[in-house]
This record gives sequence, structure tokens and C-alpha cells, in this order.
Amino acid sequence: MASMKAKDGGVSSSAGTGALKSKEQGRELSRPGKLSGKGDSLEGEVRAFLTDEGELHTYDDLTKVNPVTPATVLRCLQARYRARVFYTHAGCTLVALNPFQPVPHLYSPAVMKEYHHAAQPQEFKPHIFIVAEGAYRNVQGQVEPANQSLVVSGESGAGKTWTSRCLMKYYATVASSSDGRQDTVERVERRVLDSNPVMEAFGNACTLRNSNSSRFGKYVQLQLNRSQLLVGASVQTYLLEKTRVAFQAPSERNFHIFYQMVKGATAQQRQEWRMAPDQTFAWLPSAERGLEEDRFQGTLEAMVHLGIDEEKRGQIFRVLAGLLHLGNVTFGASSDESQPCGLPENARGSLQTTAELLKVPPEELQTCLRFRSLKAGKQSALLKPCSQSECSVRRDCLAKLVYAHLFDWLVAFINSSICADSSEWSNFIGLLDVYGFECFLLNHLEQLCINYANEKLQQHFVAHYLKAQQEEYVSEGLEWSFVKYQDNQGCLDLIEGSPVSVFSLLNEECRLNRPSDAGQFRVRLEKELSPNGSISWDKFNKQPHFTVAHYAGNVSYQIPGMMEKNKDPVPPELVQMLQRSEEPLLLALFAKTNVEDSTTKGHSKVVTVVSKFKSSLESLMKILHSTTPHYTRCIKPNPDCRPLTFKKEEVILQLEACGIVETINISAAGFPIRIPYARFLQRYGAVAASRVWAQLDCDRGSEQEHTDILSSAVADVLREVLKSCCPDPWLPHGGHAHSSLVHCGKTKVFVTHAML
Ligand code: AOV
Ligand code: MG
Repeated sequence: MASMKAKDGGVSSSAGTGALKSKEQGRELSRPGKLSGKGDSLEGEVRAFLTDEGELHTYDDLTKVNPVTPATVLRCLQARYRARVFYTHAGCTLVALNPFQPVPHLYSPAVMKEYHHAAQPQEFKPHIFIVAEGAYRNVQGQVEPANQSLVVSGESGAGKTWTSRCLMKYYATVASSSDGRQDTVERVERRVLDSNPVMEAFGNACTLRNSNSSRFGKYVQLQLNRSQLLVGASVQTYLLEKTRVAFQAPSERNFHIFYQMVKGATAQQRQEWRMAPDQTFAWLPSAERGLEEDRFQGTLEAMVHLGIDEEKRGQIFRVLAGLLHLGNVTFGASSDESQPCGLPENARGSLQTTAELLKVPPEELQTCLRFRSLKAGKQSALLKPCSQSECSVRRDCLAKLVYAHLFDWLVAFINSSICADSSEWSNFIGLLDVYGFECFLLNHLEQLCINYANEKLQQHFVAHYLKAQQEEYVSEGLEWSFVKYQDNQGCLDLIEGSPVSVFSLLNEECRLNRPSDAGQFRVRLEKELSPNGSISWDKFNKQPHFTVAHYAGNVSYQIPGMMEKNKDPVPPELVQMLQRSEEPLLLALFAKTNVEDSTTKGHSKVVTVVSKFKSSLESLMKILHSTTPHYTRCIKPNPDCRPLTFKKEEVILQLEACGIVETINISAAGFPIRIPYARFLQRYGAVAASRVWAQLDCDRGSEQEHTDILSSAVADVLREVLKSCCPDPWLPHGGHAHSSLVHCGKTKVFVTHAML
């Protein structure tokens, strides 16, 4: 057995070159050398694993950790992190630990090319480029489906966006269609890459978890032609957290683009945007961790490359400046319901500036914000004064409306700039980067949607991984019953299921034409959903709330405000005002907005936020199911984003949450070591092998006969091997070797981890 342990599980390291090879100090990293010669019994080896800290970082694949427990996996990752090794395979997934500091030598174009040109990239040190290259080769390989998806998951701040960017750079480098030529037209790879800084400027923000947190989800399809060159891309985005434009939780910030503008504006722009040197904006809280201010020039350059001309850029920033001034409009209290709220002196100035920048009449803006228009018959509209808080809601609504439409317009523009004609490309590699799992002190509808998206991805992962394993076992003719795994179907049923779920009840509530009552809704949830084990209520939380047991942990959601956010009502007056603006950009943004749609009083027609999000995620899942997926699990080693700091408690929670330990266990309970018959004989049955080779040499039989010769020789060798380590593990089965530790498939020997 000792020789078996020492030899299998490893990949040959003879191919490839350079420091990237999976070798360190002259030894193969992928072969846990400490397991050989440290005692013959399994117990001895386990002890060796647990005590030999010095070697822990050498495990390239967590499925080789023995035994697989949360503690051993954790220690292995910790040792690797200490040794500044940030990537580790975990069966079919890659674990990426966030270094929280630049590691430029790991990602240079030279390194990309080394992985790209390697005969066997998987023999190199674990790296995101192995995943990238694997997907790239699959596109024209035998694997079906040919289209690929790279799914990057992990909690907020774990490194998903960073990793996606890195993957995009990889393809822009290795699949470049430019051949280093400088064309007059901007190269498509450049434009595809430039979509990142622009979308991040408009869609990312500093949160308590991550100073560059994605506040939208995106799936980018990189389009490859028949020669596998990158010829274009298309971007699909998911639910932008638009509330942030008008509300930022304590210590959080608005979208980066606003800070970039304020910091990066030229004197002329400041004048145009009416920003005096001492100008402050209510909607621009400056949390300490903001690092984005200096990026304005970079964002502008990327916009230029994407083809957003000077005039359009001017319009965009004027509108954004208008929104900043809108945030400074406040309303006085009104003592009498029939009287409109007053505007404090400085609010008047801000309102005037907003109107000028949005190119709408100031009087109309003032009226829209302070009066509700009640339709009385076809012609006339009755104006009813709004309360102080209603005025603020209308102001915020205007800002969200404009910002969300601007974001969508930008995405559409980017698509028109980078998307290749359908005749030019044949396959795609999709990169999925959504907002990571979030749990704040107070969680709202936004967090429910974000965490729901993560549940969906987790479900996809579990289902797909098990399926992929099963397929190989079945095709090899093995008898195998699956290991039970943590299923999150219950949680998904709770959130989105039918006939009753949190979403269905929320929607029902929103369709009723009555003011929402958080307390009543909580009672309703309890009555209808209590049997689902994934929902509970925290005794100590006096606010109306509900707690969901997500795969990544429990999260309590605040009910107040949830129904309103789900309805997301838009006063028609606001849309009509924008449709009359003299700003061409606003006209373009709202040209197609149907006022009736956004305000339909027959509430059964209201398409709620969660309904839209659910159906967009369903389309995403369809695409994912139609592609070959590759999973990367990003792990955040500490909550404070500190460089090279590994907090065990944090990491273990993430490992368990995303099912890494389970994944490894599934692999370990299965047969992670698969050795083709011929290789098995070469390694473990020298004598038998020479006899078999001789037999195969003189035998000119069919392929099946060759396989049978190999199979019988393998059975002989296995019998000897097993006899020496287990008392009676050997049960002949259907002509194939069979035991609980070893299975002989049609062409390969499958070995469990227990054999290691
Ligand atoms: P996220 O996408 O997973 O969070 P990011 O990709 O924004 O997280 O990563 C957070 C920060 O970690 C980045 O801004 C980098 O500073 C750093 N980082 C991540 N990966 C690496 C790496 N491989 N090398 C160096 N630094 C890295 V969220 O979007 O909040 O869910 O919604
Ligand atoms: Mg992100």
C-alpha cells in the first residue's frame, strides 16, 4: 500500500516549464509526500497529517487531505495562505483565498501564456488560469455542452469581481484576435475590458463588507469565433441596488461615480455642474475606506474607448450632477394637511440647480415633488399636497428612477459597442459575477434578493456537481449510491416556491390596494410559512421581521419598507416631467417608458421587484444549465479586508456555508482517484504488467479483448494489493473487481480516499 499511496493521486510533472510547475523544493506539490514513509497504518498517516504542519501547504487538492474534516481542510488552507499560496483545488472546484494585497507576479501576461501553452495546465500550481484554460479548451473539445460558464461565488468582499476581471484579462490575452497589431479601430478586447471600469464606477460602491462592492449582478458572455478568438461580448445585468443613490447606510457610500466626479472634475466641469469648492452633498457621505476618487480619468478613458462621445459624456455627468443637487433639496413640515410643504431657503437654490441641470422647468419640478396628481376625469388633474415625508419619498424616487434608467442605458450602450454580430461568433464563455451573500445588522428587500440569488447558485452547484460525478460512474458501469448532501431546496421553497412563499405573500400584499402593515404581514408569514423549517423569528427582535436559514447562515430581514420597495411605485408626474425635459439624454432614457405601466391602479397588473428578479434569475439558470459550468469559490480570510490575515473562525464558516467540506466529502466518499488500467498496471503490478504487455503485443484482438486482458490483470494485482491491507474486502462482482474501497470500471480503476 505504501507504494500505492506514494504514486497515485499525483499527476506527472514532467511536462511544462518554469517556476509555475507544481513543484516546490524539488518535490511535487500535488503529491502529499509526508504520507509515504511516516508509518504504515492509516492512523499513523492521519496523525502525520495532523501533526506535520510544515508540510500542510503542499496539498494542492483538498480531496487528498486525510481525513477530510472541517478542521483538517481549514489547517491545510491556513498553511497555504501562510505560504502565500492562494489557490487550492477542491475536487471539481477551485478555492481562491483573497490575499487582500496585490500579487502582480501571479497574473502577468507571461504567466497567462505559460498556462495557456502548457500541454497539461492542471499539472501546474493551482491557479484561476487552470479553470480559465480548462473552459477554453472545452469549447472545442469533446465536452458537451461546448459553451462554458465560469461561476465565481463567495461572500461579499471574497474576490468575485476581482477574479472575473482576471478571467476576462486572461481571455483578452490568450484569445486576442489582434495579434499585437495596432488597428485604427479600437480593438475589441480593449473595449471588452473597458466595460469593467465603467460598469464598476456606476454599479459598485463602498459597503461595510467591501470597499468595491458590486451592487448589481452580471453575466458576461465572451464571444469566440470558430478559431476560438475573442470577437466580442455581451453583458446581462441583474437588479441594481438603486436605493443607494438616495440612501446610504451608516459608514457606507454612494456609487463610486459620484465621488469620482466630485474629486476629478476640472474647473470648467465644476462650474458646469455647479459645484463650488466648499460644496457638500447630502447623498455623498464620505466613509473612510473610499479609494475610488482618483479613478475619474480612468473611467472617462474607458468611456471614450467604448465610443461614448464627448457630447454624451457631458450629458451623463450633467444629469448625475443634477441628482447630487436633488439630494440637497429638503422640505419643511406643513402644519396643515391641505397646505403644501415649504422649501427652506437653501433647498430652493438646490432645486433651481437641479432643474437647470436636468433641463426641466423649476416650477414643474417643485410641483412634482410636493403634490400628488389625482386624476379627476380625463382632462383635469387634482393636485393634492404631500406630507413632508411623502415629498422626500418622491425626491428619492426621482433620483432612483433616473439613475436606474441611466445604468440600463449604459449597459445597452456597452453591449452595442462590444457585441459581435451573431454570424461572427459560434461559442461563448460566460463569466458570472453576482453580489455575494450579505448579512448586515439590518437587512432589507435588497439583501433578500441578493441572498436568494446566492441560494439559486448554490443549488445549481450541488445539483450539477452530483450529476457530473454520477455520469462518470454510470458510464464506467459502477454501482454507486450517492452520499447525502445538504440540499437548500427548503430554503428556496420558502423564498420563491408556490403556492405560498415569502415572495408570493409579498406580491399578494403589494397587489392589495391598501397601506401595508408590517405587523400584519409578519403574522401572515408566520401563519402560512411556519411549517417550512427555514423560517423563524427572533424572540429578542421587537421589530417586525423574519429570519431565513440560508445555506450560508441565518439572516433576519426587516419587514417595514419591504412592501413599498417591492411595489416600487413611480408617480406618473415624474415620468411625464422627464419626458418633457430638454435634455436629450433624459428624453432617450424615458422615451419608451409607459406612464400607465408604472402607475396602473388595477394592482393585479403590478409587476413587482421580486417577480422581475425571479424571472431574470430563472433565465440565468436556464443559460447556466445549457453550459458546462466551472466553479470557483472565493473565500474572504478576514472580515476587515486586511492583507494576509487568516481568521480561522471566518474561514470555517464560509467553507461550511458554501459546501466546500461537503464537496470534498462527496469526492472522498466517491472515487477521486481514477487510474486507467494500463497506468495502474505500470505502477502497481510490475510483474503482471510485463506479462500483459507481452500478451497484448502478440494478440491482435479487438479493443474489447485488449480491455478484457487488462481488466483481468488489474483484478489479479488488486487482489494482491487488497489482501495485504484489508482482511476480506474482496467480492467478485459481475466480472469486475468490486469492494467498498476499490471499483473497477470499464476502463479505469476507481480508488476511494480510504485507500490512501
Ligand atoms: P466581491 O466581488 O466578492 O465582493 P471583490 O472582488 O470586490 O469582492 O474583492 C474585494 C477586494 O479584495 C478587491 O477590491 C481587491 O482589493 C481584493 N482582492 C480580491 N482578490 C484579489 C486577488 N486575487 N489579489 C489581490 N487582491 C484581491 V461583492 O461585489 O461585495 O459580493 O457585492
Ligand atoms: Mg463584486
